[in-house]
Amino acid sequence: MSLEDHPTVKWYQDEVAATGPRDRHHCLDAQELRELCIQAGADDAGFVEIDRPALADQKADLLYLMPSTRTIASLVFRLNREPLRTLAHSVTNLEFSSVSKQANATARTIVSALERRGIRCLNTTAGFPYEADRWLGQTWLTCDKILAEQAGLGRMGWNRLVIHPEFGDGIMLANVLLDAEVSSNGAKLKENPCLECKLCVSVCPTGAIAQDGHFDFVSCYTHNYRERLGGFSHWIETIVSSKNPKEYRKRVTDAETISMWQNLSIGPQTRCDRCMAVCPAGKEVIGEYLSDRKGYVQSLVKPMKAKEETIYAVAGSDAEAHVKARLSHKRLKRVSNGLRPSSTQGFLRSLPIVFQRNQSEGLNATFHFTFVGAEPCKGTAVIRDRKIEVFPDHVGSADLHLTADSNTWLKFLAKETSLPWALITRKIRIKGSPKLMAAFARCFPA
Ligand code: B12
Ligand code: SF4
Ligand code: SF4
Repeated sequence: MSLEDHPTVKWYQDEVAATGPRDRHHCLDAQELRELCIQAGADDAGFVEIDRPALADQKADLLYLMPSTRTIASLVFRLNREPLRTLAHSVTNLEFSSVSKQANATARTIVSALERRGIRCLNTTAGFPYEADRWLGQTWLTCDKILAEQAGLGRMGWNRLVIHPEFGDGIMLANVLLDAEVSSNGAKLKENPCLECKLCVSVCPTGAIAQDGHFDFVSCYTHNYRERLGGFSHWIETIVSSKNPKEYRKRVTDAETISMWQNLSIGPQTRCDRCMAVCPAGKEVIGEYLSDRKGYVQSLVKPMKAKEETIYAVAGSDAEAHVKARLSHKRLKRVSNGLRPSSTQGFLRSLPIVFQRNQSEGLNATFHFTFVGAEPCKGTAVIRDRKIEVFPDHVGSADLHLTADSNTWLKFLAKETSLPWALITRKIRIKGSPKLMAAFARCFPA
């Protein structure tokens, strides 16, 4: 049978003859599209065109997801407040997983509805799964907070979460990518709903949110993601490196094993969302705070701070120092964060993420790296005034120059080979003071 005689082809040709060729250049009415999103289950929705300069960093990933993307619909899903505030974290986890399921189902419903109208579109993932093969790089393909801000749905507060002017920061985000223009896109809100009350700073058990606005990703991640990602890898390695059940039980409590089981059977769980739970910003929440500020802190913030619980931190990290100095009633457990670079480029990229600024106190130096062998590359790390900058080549003059065989360096980072042995065999060579090398290592506890 020739293609022209195929029944579906004939049907299509008849359709085109009756209604004209299919138009792929859609322009959707913003109001109508927003109503569709809300009817499908979103609490709010806004739109942003892909060419917005603020999206330049993520444009390649958006086009990787769907090459014909022209607009992104950002969707907001409200979390119920008391389940977020309770000290019983199982309830909070249930709330997060319920809302993330709702977000994914809603985004999928929107895609189904628009696809039937001949519009190409794609729902991204609200939370996990992300692209695991990109690990240790950026596994997620959309920066949801930036998209929501640009769509005019809220602004990031001191706690780095998007605060919706009505619902506050107790929201989750999802997106639908559209091969269509929208009649009216959103714009970043002029006013930030954040009250700068710093309750998020005071409640954070890992010290990740600092008084000066600095955010330490790795402190939050190591504790919060104990059962996820690198925390999970560390647990697996603890199992395989334990000689017998007795040794395993010494290293992992029964409660922690049960928690891992919950995480594996129910879906990803977190250990903390307190910076979100205590935030009084947004019209739905602010009244409760303004009418009795002292009472608000007493009833909400104090119990969270007082709770006896385990806080996970890397030995020698800023989080460990924070817990020891301020939260001595909490149990501190030293763990590995599992952030182990698998390439020399990945090593350089990971430096700003794992940098512990308080451990760098007093260190002002430039470090040059030259990797040779399987993965040759150069890089510079400048540490100055508790800040780090990383460059992809040699920049400035080095206080310390490290030359290393790339495979040996990665094995050293993975604790599979010792530094003295690598120095003796000249697989790693250092030009500069060994003290500087030690000071550098202190900034990146793993
Ligand atoms: C990575 C991530 C984290 C990291 C970093 C958090 C952060 N502030 O960026 C960690 C593990 C710490 C984390 C924790 C939490 N998260 Co989170 N997280 C994300 C994710 C996947 C990307 C965020 C992002 O793009 N940040 C980039 C920008 C905005 O920050 P940046 O300073 O420019 O970039 C830095 C990081 O990206 C980091 N980085 C880069 N590569 C890598 C690789 C690794 C392995 C790590 C750890 C970091 C890292 O370094 C960059 C430079 O400093 C988003 C989902 C998504 N797809 O967008 C959810 C998201 C931001 N998280 C969310 C939530 C709810 C949480 C938690 C409350 C935990 C929970 N219950 O899920 C806490 C809150 C912590 C906080 N105060 O921010 C919500 C926030 C909703 C809102 N109201 O804004 C989001 C949007 C998920 C969702 N779909 O709803 N999260
Ligand atoms: S808790 Fe206060 S400072 Fe922190 S984000 Fe909310 S309003 Fe801003
Ligand atoms: S989620 Fe918890 S640990 Fe992470 S920044 Fe917020 S309060 Fe701190």
